[in-house]
Amino acid sequence: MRLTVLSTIFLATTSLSAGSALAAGELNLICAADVVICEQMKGDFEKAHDIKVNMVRMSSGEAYAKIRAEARNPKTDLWWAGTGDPHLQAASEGLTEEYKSPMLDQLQDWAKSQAESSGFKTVGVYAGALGWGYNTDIFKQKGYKEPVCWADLLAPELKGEIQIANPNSSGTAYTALASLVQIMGEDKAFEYLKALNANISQYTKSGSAPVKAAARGETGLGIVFMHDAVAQTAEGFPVKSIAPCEGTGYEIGSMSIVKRARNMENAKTWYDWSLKPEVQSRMKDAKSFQLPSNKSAEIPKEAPRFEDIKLIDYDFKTFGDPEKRKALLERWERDIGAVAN
Ligand code: S7P
Repeated sequence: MRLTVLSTIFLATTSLSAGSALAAGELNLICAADVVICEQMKGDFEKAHDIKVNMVRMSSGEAYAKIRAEARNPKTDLWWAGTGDPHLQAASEGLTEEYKSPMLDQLQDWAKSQAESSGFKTVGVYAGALGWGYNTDIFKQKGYKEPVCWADLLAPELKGEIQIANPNSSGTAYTALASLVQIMGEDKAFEYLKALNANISQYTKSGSAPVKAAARGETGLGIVFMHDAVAQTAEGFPVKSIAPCEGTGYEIGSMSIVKRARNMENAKTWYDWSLKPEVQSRMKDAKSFQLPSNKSAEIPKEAPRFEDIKLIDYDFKTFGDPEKRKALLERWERDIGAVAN
């Protein structure tokens, strides 16, 4: 009888430890990239570790707002992906934890400098340039000229044909705003955005939504990261991606551990794991075509290459500053948001 009770306990224990109930804890993750890569990363990590991931997908600006709101009582452990500016803003506000991953030496200089400039409170996981994708069928049918420069997006024929995200929620749209300010100067950039507003049908919440809408014929063109446009082409939609002729900005998609994270060790386990070449090389399987930060990771053949794009020397320090972000977003709200269709 005693033996039966003991063997029942043993069996129950071993079968439980094989499942998630006795996983070596949990990880509360905000994923600020496309939902498909978020799901893939969660699944791969859970397969490789005995850690259950509670994941929520958010746009970059929303993720930053959540981390700020939880500052006194963090519920999130790790913030993976999304544009680098809000990660830098969180770092300078002391919301994220300093961590020097043993993987740092394997990373591209741009990823390391993201870490160094934040006092190792964030790190680069991928990079990608801003541009747009347009629906070639719609442009052909309507006889529109291919827009290759920022200036071309102001053509009156494109009235109601363009979508871009709202920079309050979207890291992509904040990158667009900051890039235009760097290319044109702040006053000229807002004049440009006011003129562009005449052609905008919708300011979406998520950064990649505009090109998904263009792919499905719901709009003619979406201002997005070029890799998000390429992803639609790879899905078989008639989308062509463009790198603007005047020059453009780019993102260093980043990752940060939340200060006083409840599952600190698990957050570090994800951090180191997600910087591995084999993990980054698999991102393309989710049609995530950014440039990976690990030097040994495979660069997807679809990834728009920086050497083919006229890139500005994006000032991450200035535009990753919380005061600068606040000022630009307030002006955007006043000048554009308040008058948007
Ligand atoms: O889809 C991939 C990607 O473009 O999404 C991230 C982006 O910040 C999330 O979208 P939001 O603009 O809505 O914040 C980028 O980091 C990433 O390359």
